[in-house]
Amino acid sequence: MKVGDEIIPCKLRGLLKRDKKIGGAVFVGDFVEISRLKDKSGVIENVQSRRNVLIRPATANVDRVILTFSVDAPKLHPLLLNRFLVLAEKSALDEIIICINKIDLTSEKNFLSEYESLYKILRVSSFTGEGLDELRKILSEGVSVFAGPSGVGKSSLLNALDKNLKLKVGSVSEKILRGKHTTRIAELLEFGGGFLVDTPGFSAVDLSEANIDKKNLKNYFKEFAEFTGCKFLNCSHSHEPDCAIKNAVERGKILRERYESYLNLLEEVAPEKFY
Ligand SMILES: Nc1nc2c(ncn2[C@@H]2O[C@H](COP(=O)(O)OP(=O)(O)O)[C@@H](O)[C@H]2O)c(=O)[nH]1
Ligand SMILES: [Mg+2]
Ligand SMILES: [Zn+2]
Repeated sequence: MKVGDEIIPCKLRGLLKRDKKIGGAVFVGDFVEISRLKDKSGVIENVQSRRNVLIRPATANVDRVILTFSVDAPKLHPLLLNRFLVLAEKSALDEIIICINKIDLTSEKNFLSEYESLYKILRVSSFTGEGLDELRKILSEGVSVFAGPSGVGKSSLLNALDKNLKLKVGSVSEKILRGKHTTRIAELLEFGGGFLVDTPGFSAVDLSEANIDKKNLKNYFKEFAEFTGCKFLNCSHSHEPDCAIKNAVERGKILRERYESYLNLLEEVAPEKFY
């Protein structure tokens, strides 16, 4: 807990641990009210209502998420990209940015250009410094969370942005870390006038963990919204006839890769196949 320049170790008031509204925990990014004990430590008495919540890493009141992937090692897979995009859309964040790192590994200057009409794409390299100035500008205020699979270079990027951060880099050390500590704690790192949050290593997130169900999945593919007029009101855009989304895919108005990810994720959230 930080008050002014002071960092105060805090415990959570027992009552709050059972508080459904906050899910029984304080998240990175929460605004809280504390009382001080004689030993100078604090007790969190109240957690202010959250503007938004991201589940991995568990953070609240996030201004933007920088979904980070790499060109290669690990290679960018559309389904993984779209899974992260769905999770970010579900959290109703103001700003979702796709950041492609390790651009030094390709000569393709417009890597992922097919997503440009949907999201802001940054192409960077923590090795060569390419694209870092633009990223730095974006991060200069508010709380920015670096999310994405492990090994794509999130910690390396943060270190390249600010050499004082000295975050642990490399899949090997991260694996050791994961084996030894079960905690996956994220922390706010001061950067310019804002804060950055790195994501400790984890692999892909299951959509069921995020309470995404069959009915609302389509809402997280934002380009679907403009295509209306499906024959069935509650069309799942999968097997139904006269589907506006399928038509749009056929006409090249929706990226086929996005639609295929949608179908894959639909299968994941509704495996019973009653549709
Ligand atoms: N070629 C290349 N490799 C990078 C770049 N950034 C990070 N790496 C490497 O990618 C690996 C994973 O980096 P790390 O920062 O630990 O990834 P994280 O798990 O997302 O935090 C390390 O071996 C880094 O040296 C980059 O811009 N280009
Ligand atoms: Mg890392
Ligand atoms: Zn439809």
